[in-house]
Parts: sequence; structure tokens; C-alpha cells
Amino acid sequence: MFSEKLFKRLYHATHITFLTGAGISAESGVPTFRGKDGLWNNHDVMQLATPLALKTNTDVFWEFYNWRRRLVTDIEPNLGHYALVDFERLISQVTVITQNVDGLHQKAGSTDVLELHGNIMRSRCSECGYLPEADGKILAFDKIPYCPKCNGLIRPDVVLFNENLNSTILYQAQEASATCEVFFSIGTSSLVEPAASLPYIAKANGAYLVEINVERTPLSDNADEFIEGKSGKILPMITVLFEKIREK
Ligand code: BV8
Ligand code: ZN
Repeated sequence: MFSEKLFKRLYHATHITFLTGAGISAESGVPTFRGKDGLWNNHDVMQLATPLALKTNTDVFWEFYNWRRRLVTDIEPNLGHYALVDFERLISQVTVITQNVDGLHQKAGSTDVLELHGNIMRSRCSECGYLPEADGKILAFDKIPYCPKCNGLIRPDVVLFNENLNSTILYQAQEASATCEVFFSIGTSSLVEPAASLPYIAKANGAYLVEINVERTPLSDNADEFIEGKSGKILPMITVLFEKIREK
């Protein structure tokens, strides 16, 4: 199931980087975007997760995001998230780059998390940038929120399609990809850019590229190792085995 080469590379690594997608949260009960229970099967993603929908289809936009906020409010991290926290005891530097907006990596205890696409539980005013949660305000999940300062439309603090990512976070993610010795791509369909390019940056800089997924993706043929299976099962097996090898 796992190659000796993977553990050799981990043994000598000082910095490893994880790129995670919706698949790592699937075992916590969060629907993925494109899987069979896909979040967007009965929603047209390009109609909903876009700035145009926020402006022109505001009630449906907020119905979708409030539904997703309720979904992620009482979910817990799973063994896959916790395994990434375990790695922080075993390797001196561990970077988690996530496309997910559910905050589960931080909830599990990961200390270096780059949220490429933002966080669905954070909001901001589209006009004046007011941050309700930072100001101690919790938005109700049943209506369209407007800014108390300027009455502008409040939006979830996520990166919508055709919106630029935060350039600092993207730069840090590219850095962490270019400088790590082992790069894991976990639970992502490897379709959404610029996240999908990060594994290639890692490989081009000499990292050992591992993909963990329940099915192959466009990245699989370029990975040094494709491990088929659920991340909540595979990741803890890797940390337990690696810990034994280190103790020898
Ligand atoms: C940008 C936040 C510049 C919102 C999200 C044509 C070609 C290439 C690119 C483009 C193109 N046209 C447009 C683009 C750019 C576009 C893009 O990439 N489009 C793709 C879809 C074609 N990208 C952008 O727009 C980005 N911005 O480029 O800015 C720009 C500026 C102006 C104009 C143009 C360009 C912004 C992208 C960010 C969008 N926001 N999320 C929200 O969440 O509501 S993306 C959204 O998809 C989520 O963040 C999600 O994480 C992400 C990717 O999906 P995955 O995480 O991979 O999830 P998915 O369901 O797809 O896959 C799950 C995987 O898990 C599957 O493989 C499954 O097998 C596996 N799995 C399931 N269970 C398990 C498992 N694996 C392991 N264990 C399990 N148990
Ligand atoms: Zn405002």
C-alpha cells in the first residue's frame, strides 16, 4: 500500500506540505463539490459561487451559503485532519494548504493553515470591508445580511469563481510547495486553479509527490505515488507506521 521510498523521504524531511480539498472533509459529513453526493449536483456552481450571483441573484446566493454555513456549524474534524496535526510532532515544519472553507484543519489543531479560498464562517461587507465576526457580531443564517455601517451587502469571506485569491496567501502556498521535500495532494479533484498547479510546483522543485484519493484525478499520472482510499483511513496509517520507523 505504501512504498519504502515514501517513508525514506519522510524520514529525511524537515518540511512537508499538504494540499487538501473537499475529500478530506467528506468523512466529517461535508458533501464534496463534484462527487456523487456532490454539493453542486443540484446547484449550478457557475451560477452560484460567483460575484455576479451575489449581485443579481442575492437571495438564492445567500440561501446556498446559509445552507452551507449551517452544514459546517456542528461538524467535527475526522481522523484525516487529526493525522495532519500528528505530523507536526513528527516533522519540524508542516504546512497545510486547504481549498476548503470549513475551518476543520484549525479546529483539529493544525497550526500552519493557508486558506486558499477563504472561510465560509467569516463575512465581510462588499462595500466598506466591515468584518462582522471580527466585531463580535454573529450573523443569523436565515436572511440576507446588510452592513450596519454602510448598509452594503455582506458576503461570505470566500474566494468566488473568477475572483482573485489573496496574493499573500497564494504566494505563501507557492513557497511552501516549492520548498517542501514531500507534498501530499489529498481529496481534491485537481481541477480548480491556481490550487491545482501547486503539486506541479512541488514536483518541479524536487519534492516527492503523493496523491491520496478514492479515485484517480488529472494529477494521478504525475504523482510519484497514488494511494487509493479514504484519507480518514490512509493518513492515520501513514503517521502510525512512520512513528514506528522513527523509533527504530
Ligand atoms: C482565479 C470557495 C483569476 C467558494 C472555491 C478554465 C481552465 C482553468 C481555469 C479556469 C478556467 N476558467 C476559469 C478558470 C479559473 C477558475 C477555475 O479553476 N475554474 C475551474 C473549475 C475550471 N478559478 C478561479 O476562478 C479562481 N480565481 O482564477 O482568479 C481570475 C480572475 C478573474 C477572471 C478569471 C480568472 C478562484 C477559484 C476558487 C473558487 N472558490 N471555493 C465556496 O466554496 O463556496 S472552489 C471550490 O472547489 C472549493 O473551494 C473546493 O475546494 C474547490 C475544488 O474542489 P475540490 O476541493 O477538489 O472538491 P471536489 O468535490 O471537486 O473533489 C473532491 C475530491 O475528493 C474528489 O476527487 C473525490 O474523489 C475525493 N474524495 C471524496 N471523498 C474522499 C476523497 N478523497 C479522499 N478521501 C475521501 N474520503
Ligand atoms: Zn459596509
